[in-house]
This record gives sequence, C-alpha cells and structure tokens, in this order.
Amino acid sequence: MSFSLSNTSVSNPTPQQDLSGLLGKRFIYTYANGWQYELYVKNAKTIDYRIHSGMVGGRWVKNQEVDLVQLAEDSFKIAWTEPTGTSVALNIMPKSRLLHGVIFFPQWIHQNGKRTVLFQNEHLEQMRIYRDAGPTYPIYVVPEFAKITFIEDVGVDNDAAISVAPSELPASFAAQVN
Ligand code: FER
Repeated sequence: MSFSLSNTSVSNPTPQQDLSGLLGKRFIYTYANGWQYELYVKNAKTIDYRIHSGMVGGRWVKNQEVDLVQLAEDSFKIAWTEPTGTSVALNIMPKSRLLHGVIFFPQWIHQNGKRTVLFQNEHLEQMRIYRDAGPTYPIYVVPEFAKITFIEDVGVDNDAAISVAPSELPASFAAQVN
C-alpha cells in the first residue's frame, strides 16, 4: 500500500506526512503590515518564537505546543492557542519563501498589548489571569501574508536556537537574509 498527498479517501483522509521541510528549521519573516517574526520548529509538536517588531514586538515564547501538518509538497500549517487566549494559524510554504498568518487576538491584547511583551514562560499564570479577565471580544483578527527572508537548519530539540530576548540580539540578527 502506498500513500501520497493526493491519494486520500473518506476512510483515510490524512495524507502521508513529510515534515522534513519544517522540522529543526528557523524562519525569519516580515508580514505585509511590517511586523517581523522568528519561528523555530523545535519538533512536530513544539515551536519557540521571538517577535522582533510589531504590535507586540519584544515578546518571546519557548515550548508552545502546536498542531503541525503538511497539506501539499511545499505547504504546511501550524495552529495553536496561547495561554493569553490568542490563537494563530500559519500556512508556510518554505520553498516559495511565502507564509500566511491569521492571528486572532483577544480584545484585551488589542487594548493592552504591552502586557504580553515579555518572556512568556516566566509569566504563564499571569497570562491565564489576564486571559480569563478579558475582555475577549470583539476578537481582533490580523490576516497577513509574509515574506520569509531567512531559513536556517539548526536541528530538532535545540534549546539554544531561541534562548535570549529579541532586545539582547544585535540588529543584524533579524536582518539576516539568505
Ligand atoms: C506568528 C504570528 C503570531 C507567530 C506567532 C504569533 C511564531 C504569536 C502571537 C502572540 O501570541 O502574540 O507568525 O509565529
């Protein structure tokens, strides 16, 4: 029995998954609204990231659990919900250097984004308290394309890949292009 991305059925709707285009990779990308993000795909269930500029520039997170799938040869989706209540869905096409993100911010972050600009791992309980206090609605939806300007293979489960705040990096770090 062979499987492929186009060989699915009602009884087996999940295509064969080859996540090698994402696993262990660091991506730096800039959205059409100017926001610059860095994503490290630590393994098939986990990401680390840093936000270099934008509404919540300076924020960084390690070991966020995500759902990660391959949709087509050069097409992947990563989706998750943050302890803040923010939900994110990313479509990533590494070979095309193209990404599309939809970020669903709760209303309290739209009003007070600075509360989330920190190393989240050291403030998880506070984030859940803000989340539960709200206001949640109306959700602030940010759908944007981004250009992937840098891709680097740093290996899976590499805790050194993202280990300091964006502010501790030289400006040349996020400006790397390849
Ligand atoms: C991204 C867009 C949004 C991303 C992370 C977020 C790692 C997280 C947003 C938040 O919780 O503030 O492309 O990539």
